[in-house]
Amino acid sequence: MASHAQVLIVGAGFSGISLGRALRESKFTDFRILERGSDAGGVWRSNTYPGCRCDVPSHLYSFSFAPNPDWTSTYSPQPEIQDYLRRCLDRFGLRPHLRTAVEVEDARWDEDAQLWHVTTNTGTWTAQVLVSAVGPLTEPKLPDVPGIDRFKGTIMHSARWDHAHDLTGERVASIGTGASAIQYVPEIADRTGKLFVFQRSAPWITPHNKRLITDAERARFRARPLRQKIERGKAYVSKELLVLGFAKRPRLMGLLQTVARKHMERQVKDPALRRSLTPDFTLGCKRIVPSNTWYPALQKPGVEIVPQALREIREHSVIDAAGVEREVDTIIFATGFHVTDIPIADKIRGRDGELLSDAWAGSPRAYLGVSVPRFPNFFMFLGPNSGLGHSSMVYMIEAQTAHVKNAIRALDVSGSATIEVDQQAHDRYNTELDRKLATTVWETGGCQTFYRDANGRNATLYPDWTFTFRRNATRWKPDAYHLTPPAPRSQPRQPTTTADAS
Ligand code: N01
Repeated sequence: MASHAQVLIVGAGFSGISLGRALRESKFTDFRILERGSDAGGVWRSNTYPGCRCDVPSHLYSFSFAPNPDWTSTYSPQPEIQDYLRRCLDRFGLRPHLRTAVEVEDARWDEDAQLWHVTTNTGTWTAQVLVSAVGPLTEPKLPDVPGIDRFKGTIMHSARWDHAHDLTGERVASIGTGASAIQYVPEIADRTGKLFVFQRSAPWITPHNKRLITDAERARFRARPLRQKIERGKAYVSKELLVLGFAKRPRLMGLLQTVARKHMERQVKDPALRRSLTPDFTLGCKRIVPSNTWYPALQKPGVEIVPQALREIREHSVIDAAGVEREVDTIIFATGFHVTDIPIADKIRGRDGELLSDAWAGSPRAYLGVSVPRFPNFFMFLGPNSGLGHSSMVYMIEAQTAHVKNAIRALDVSGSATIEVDQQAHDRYNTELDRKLATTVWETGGCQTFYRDANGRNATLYPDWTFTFRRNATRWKPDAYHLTPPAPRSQPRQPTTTADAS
């Protein structure tokens, strides 16, 4: 017999916790959070690579309703963020709602019963509302290069770091130069015997203003919470100003590009090395990564930048795009995630059994990154075009939380069986997104990124001020959704299910 919850949330990262807290706050308690991992934390539980920390300021990268005066650094290290999320889980009374080590395998909308049927590795569930809070940076992506299965040494992905594996003295190939590699390469460069850093395209690196927060500052934040609010506000505004360059006037990116270029000139004296580290696209087209240790790490003895893509893997070696073979003991893939081809879309079936990934046909779209026509009573967090490359995703999550809470409330208060986004509202929203995307630096900057979907559309980023997004997401527009009463035949609440008493 299936267990039942009125709302089933998949994922216990920032999004799942945010929605859980919002539901409890509105005295709604019939929900469960299914988490495939052993604990809450989401990406901050699974990414434990050396040097992992958030490159968005700590005071901004946290819930507005749960400021943490105890951050030890202006940019928080991963263990502190995970710890923060665990504390939020407890503080908001969500632990009893959490089911860990439960992985969703399949979810299908049952038109007759007007319920979601959810199959997991530990049993089945029914739910009136299903919420995917799995996020876009969940499933590690390996490059499609031949020979990956033949390699006899150790392979790991940055998001699945094997801490039991000692890199000391080893010959290591590190593949990729995105935000993850830029954080861990400097941390391992002194340990490895030889470190080959494969760089398919050079990233823009800006100076990092990270510093420790002193005990006295922390005491002041505790004593005067307003001080921390002000810090948060300052961080928000400074990040938001980047939208001017990203989305409004891409030429403005030239100013920051000059800062990045000077940073490289200060840190890299060899002109030939500088040439190979200089990006060939406009800054901002890919995520801008701050680091004071990346360039110095690349110049350490034993570290070699390979300005090539990885082309092939053999039993004991890697081959670059120029055909040069290098023997290695370990390969570390910092090659990112399945973002626009997010695997959960292959598990969710809406009306007429249609898979979400089929409905998207390679180009994910949603209303406010949250809801999709023909997927009634289904919502997601950080879905299409609600991502950011410059500021706090927690800000977007809070806006989407308000939206999903309003939708659940509308369903509940009206006694309706289903809520579904209006096709026209969805289409209008996406037409407007496309119009705004067309002139962004992500389109004009001359780069290839994981932001693009299989059809080449940027399906990842939000192309406007984040406060605009928040305004749209938090103001409930009833016309954007259809509510339908229970079908006469149906017994929507819990026809063949039991409440989950565990
Ligand atoms: O991954 P990426 P990431 N041969 O997708 C390269 C978040 N994040 O894990 O640039 C050689 O950015 C690929 O090359 P190219 C953040 O949202 C946040 O670093 O495509 N290289 C690229 O360099 C970020 O955007 C924080 O030419 C190959 C790299 O792999 C997202 O996670 C910290 C290759 C992939 O970079 C992902 O970042 C860390 C090949 N065959 C991450 N195939 C914060 O601090 C691919 N590449 C908040």
